[in-house]
Amino acid sequence: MKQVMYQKIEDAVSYLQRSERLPILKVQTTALHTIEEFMVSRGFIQLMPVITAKVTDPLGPDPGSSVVLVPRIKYYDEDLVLTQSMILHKQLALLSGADKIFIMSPNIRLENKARGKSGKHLFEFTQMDFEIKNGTMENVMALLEDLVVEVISSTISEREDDLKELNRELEVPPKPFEVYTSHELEEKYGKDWEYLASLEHKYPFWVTCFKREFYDREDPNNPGHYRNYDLIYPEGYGEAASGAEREWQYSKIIERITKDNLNPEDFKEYLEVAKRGLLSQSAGAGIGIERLVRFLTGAKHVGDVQPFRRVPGEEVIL
Ligand code: ASN
Repeated sequence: MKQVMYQKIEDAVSYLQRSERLPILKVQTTALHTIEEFMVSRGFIQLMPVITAKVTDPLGPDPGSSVVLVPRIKYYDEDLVLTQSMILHKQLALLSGADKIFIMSPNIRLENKARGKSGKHLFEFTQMDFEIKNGTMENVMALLEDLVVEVISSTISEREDDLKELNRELEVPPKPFEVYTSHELEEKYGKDWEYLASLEHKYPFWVTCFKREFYDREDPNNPGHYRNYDLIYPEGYGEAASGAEREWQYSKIIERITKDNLNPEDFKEYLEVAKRGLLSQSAGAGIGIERLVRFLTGAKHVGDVQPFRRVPGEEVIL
């Protein structure tokens, strides 16, 4: 038993000491620095993340989610959940008077073990999550295109040696990125469209219109269609970012929560704010940092960019 433990520590230490560790961390440093500078230059106000709350993103029904358990803690008499995403708090935070906000937000998503093999799932990761009051999907998509181009450009110029060491060639993608609907891609590639379409593309592209969580706005001019979007990396790396225009009217939110078979009681405090008419029309998105770093460095698995791996189905050692 002691021997097994000893071996595990040895493995975790040599994993930390891998030759690609430092070049990956250097690329990540450039990416994080570029993102913060970019968001601040575009007038965004930075918030600190919320990690405990009464309510969090239900993450469903979303075909992209496979969480087996919502992470809960008891603190004295309070039942709290750990953040799966800050979407509901992003909407609430617009009450501060800031019109554009962003957060480096750690998320816990206890995904099914099988997801460990997807190459892109972690049970603990960070997304750069942002929201724009009175924003539209067009605003958000244009912003994210500029951001991705900026991050790729700064990585190429600041981290040439590290990219060489990692054997990774990056190219700045031309704007605007291509846009597809999820329906047309599913028709062309079948259920596994994300991976297959990603493999066939040389540059990042957009996919719009997904039936998913209640907070993503249904198109008022085209019911049954949604004002949401995912950004997909090329070369098989898959989903980069995901976002939407939001539902903000109480009656519509209740209608969507009920349709999703969620319990309105679980969202009581959030709904009280919505009922008072205090939520604003907004749009936003979140871009996963580890997935971005995986793409920039060409890592095989998103877990490989984490010095302390948090991959579904893998034991946590350090
Ligand atoms: N960040 C996403 C959004 O803004 C939500 C999520 O991560 N589930 O829509």
